Amino acid sequence: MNCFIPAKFLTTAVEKKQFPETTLPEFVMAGRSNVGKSSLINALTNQKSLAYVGKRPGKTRYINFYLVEDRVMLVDVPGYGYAQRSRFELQQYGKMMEDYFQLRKINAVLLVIDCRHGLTEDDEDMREFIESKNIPILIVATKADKLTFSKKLQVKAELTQKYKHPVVLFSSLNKLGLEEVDQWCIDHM
Ligand SMILES: Nc1nc2c(ncn2[C@@H]2O[C@H](COP(=O)(O)OP(=O)(O)OP(=O)(O)O)[C@@H](O)[C@H]2O)c(=O)[nH]1
Ligand SMILES: [Mg+2]
Repeated sequence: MNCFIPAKFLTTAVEKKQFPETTLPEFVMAGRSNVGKSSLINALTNQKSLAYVGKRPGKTRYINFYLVEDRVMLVDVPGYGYAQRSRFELQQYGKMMEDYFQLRKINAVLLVIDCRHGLTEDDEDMREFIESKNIPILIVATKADKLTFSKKLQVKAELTQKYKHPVVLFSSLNKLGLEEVDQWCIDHM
């Protein structure tokens, strides 16, 4: 069962007037730049290059909306913590994200983190921000293909103990955790 198939690109927004006029539930990927948010979207939709994946950080610059069968939306937002942005871009980014979280019907946030690093300071800020809006969070600890089996267990145990949110160890390379993420999203439709 995969709740994000079939998906297609709907639109890109830089500011709120470009947000699509839909009221469908939205699932958002949030996380640091280069952590693997766009790759997660491609895995969830079973498409190779629906969302743009880049070797270097800062690839997703605007908010991209992907529509699944007129019933749900997957939303890819730019990663935070990317230093190579101008002051203007950072201001624009902040405003765009604030508007996004204020105006949209967000069912849940998939907080994507690098399984090797845990939650960074930026991730903690984002987590607190999402919690303050009472939006359910799934912590997706990605790039799990880079960990040994025992290390994966350890990371999962540590994160689960530290946070009240569920945690999935994920890899967009070998699709570890894909069904678990999908099922959690189904449960939060
Ligand atoms: N080994 C491994 N590499 C991954 C995984 N997911 C993503 N990557 C790689 O990490 C890099 C960044 O992936 P993206 O999906 O573009 O990351 P992003 O979070 O969308 O990045 P921004 O758009 O810059 O915020 C790419 O080189 C991916 O191939 C994974 O599960 N395992
Ligand atoms: Mg991206």
